[in-house]
Amino acid sequence: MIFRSAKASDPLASEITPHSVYLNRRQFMGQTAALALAAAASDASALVARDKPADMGPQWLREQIAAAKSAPAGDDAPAPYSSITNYNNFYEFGYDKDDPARYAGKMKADPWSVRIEGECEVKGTYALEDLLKGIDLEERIYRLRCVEAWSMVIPWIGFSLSDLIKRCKPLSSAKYVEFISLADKDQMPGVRSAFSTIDWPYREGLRMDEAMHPLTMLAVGLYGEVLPNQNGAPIRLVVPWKYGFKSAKSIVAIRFSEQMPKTTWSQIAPQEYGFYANVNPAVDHPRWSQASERRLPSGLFSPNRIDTRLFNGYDEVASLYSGMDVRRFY
Ligand SMILES: Nc1nc2c(c(=O)[nH]1)N[C@H]1C(S)=C(S)[C@@H](COP(=O)(O)O)O[C@H]1N2
Ligand SMILES: [Mo]
Repeated sequence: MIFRSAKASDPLASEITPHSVYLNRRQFMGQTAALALAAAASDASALVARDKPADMGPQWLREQIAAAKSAPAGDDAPAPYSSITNYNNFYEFGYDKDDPARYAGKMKADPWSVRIEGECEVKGTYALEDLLKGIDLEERIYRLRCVEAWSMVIPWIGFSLSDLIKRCKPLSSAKYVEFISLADKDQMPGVRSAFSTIDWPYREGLRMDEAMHPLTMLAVGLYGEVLPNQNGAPIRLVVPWKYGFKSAKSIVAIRFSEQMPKTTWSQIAPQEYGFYANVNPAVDHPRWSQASERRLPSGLFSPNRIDTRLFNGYDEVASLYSGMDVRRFY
């Protein structure tokens, strides 16, 4: 079945499954999943309570997360837990929105270690527990805007990436930070797949000043619990003013470099996905408009379409790009 959106100006379902021309995937599945999800989310608070597992992750991490400072209630109401954990992009587990929820559960997120490498004084492989020692976690409610023109409000638990970067003592030659995700054929059907056109591992990167910005965070939790695997357990990046693909999941290495790192989507389709990927309603994707977005949960009869804001509404990052042509450096 093909759903046409309510307004003629709205993108067709086929247009909001973006990465699709490059990927061998069934069309319209994302949209179908979104509709099912919207129907299921009609009683959001009840679902949050019922679906949230209480015993994920190692004890030490659960305790550290339980001690996190809560975010003040903001204007944005978080999406239900069930939406955030059943409508995902995590191509290592498949191309459909429900593949990560279906297949990521078996991924072993504990024990976990992260390699710190490149242009920094403090290098090495660190157990997650050591990496997080002495770090105060806090809740942050951020909007996540996917390049596919949908968005969600997510209550993360984590800390500023800058806290970790300072501990690594980057050299003055470190101009960029690269993030590398786990790519394990044994645990990830998308990495195993012969049809995959992605050159694994998934890689992302930030300019040093973007990485040091107080909004940029590493998340280890969601809705007061340990991060579920489908959302990038045990540790993932969250850069709320950039399209979601910048926020690399299940990070196994952080590398400081002098050169701009090659990133997964800008390698696959450089004319469609840039290194910067700042949310910008005035710079359309070549195949669809970025002027508005579908705020999830949404449904056929309540599309919940809202205007997209520059930098996803996080105006405080504007100074990072003063003097830069954001149309050219998209
Ligand atoms: N390793 C990895 N990280 C990833 C992706 C991915 O496929 N693999 N997808 C990205 C995209 S396109 C988005 S929109 C967000 C989705 O995060 P969420 O599923 O937690 O909402 O993760 C990003 N991080
Ligand atoms: Mo995305």
